[in-house]
Amino acid sequence: MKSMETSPNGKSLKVIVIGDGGAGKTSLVNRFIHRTFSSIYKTTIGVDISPFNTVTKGPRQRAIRFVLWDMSGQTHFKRFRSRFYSGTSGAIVVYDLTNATSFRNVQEWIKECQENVRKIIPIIIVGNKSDLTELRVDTPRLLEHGFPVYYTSAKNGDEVDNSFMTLFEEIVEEPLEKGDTEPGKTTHISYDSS
Ligand SMILES: Nc1nc2c(ncn2[C@@H]2O[C@H](COP(=O)(O)OP(=O)(O)OP(=O)(O)O)[C@@H](O)[C@H]2O)c(=O)[nH]1
Ligand SMILES: [Mg+2]
Repeated sequence: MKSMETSPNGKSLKVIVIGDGGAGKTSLVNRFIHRTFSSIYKTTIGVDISPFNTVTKGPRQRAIRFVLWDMSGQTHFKRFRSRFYSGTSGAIVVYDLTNATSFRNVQEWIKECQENVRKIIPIIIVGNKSDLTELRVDTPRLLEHGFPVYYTSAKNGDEVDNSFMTLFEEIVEEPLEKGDTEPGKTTHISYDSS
């Protein structure tokens, strides 16, 4: 088995998944890592942390470990969230294509992220639930932010791998192989536990 001790500086690379409650952050992570989907909504209390191992393409395969931090989007967790941003290498800001408020809040999420991370990191914006075409609300493209926008469906998997892997590649600046990686166990941290 290939060693997976990690990435450029020997540490894991932290990627946060943020956005309004119900936008589909947990569903996207579950689709990306476990290839599963559930229509039952179980809000995240605190943060779920899932490792994801991958390797760079090319002759010299370098093992990289990303750790996805799936944060609760619920507003009552806002005051606890700031401490979870430190050491972040990249961010996925998720909104719900059927919910205009979640789209409007993308700006707030980017601001919260940038204020707390305090360095320039790659960010992507993900409009999720693209399968719900009938319910989709009209939202202008977010070009003014200058961040790439993807339209995903955690339900049918559309654009999920592509959006996540593109962000990961932007972080390490090398093409990556999704391949037969084995996900590690998800760890849960409650916001008010410390
Ligand atoms: N149709 C459809 N439903 C989705 C999709 N993604 C998520 N959902 C549903 O939306 C609801 C909320 O999804 P979650 O992934 O729990 O949302 P979250 O962003 O993690 O929410 P919090 O943990 O509360 O911040 C669940 O009922 C999911 O099944 C999608 O792509 N398509
Ligand atoms: Mg969640």
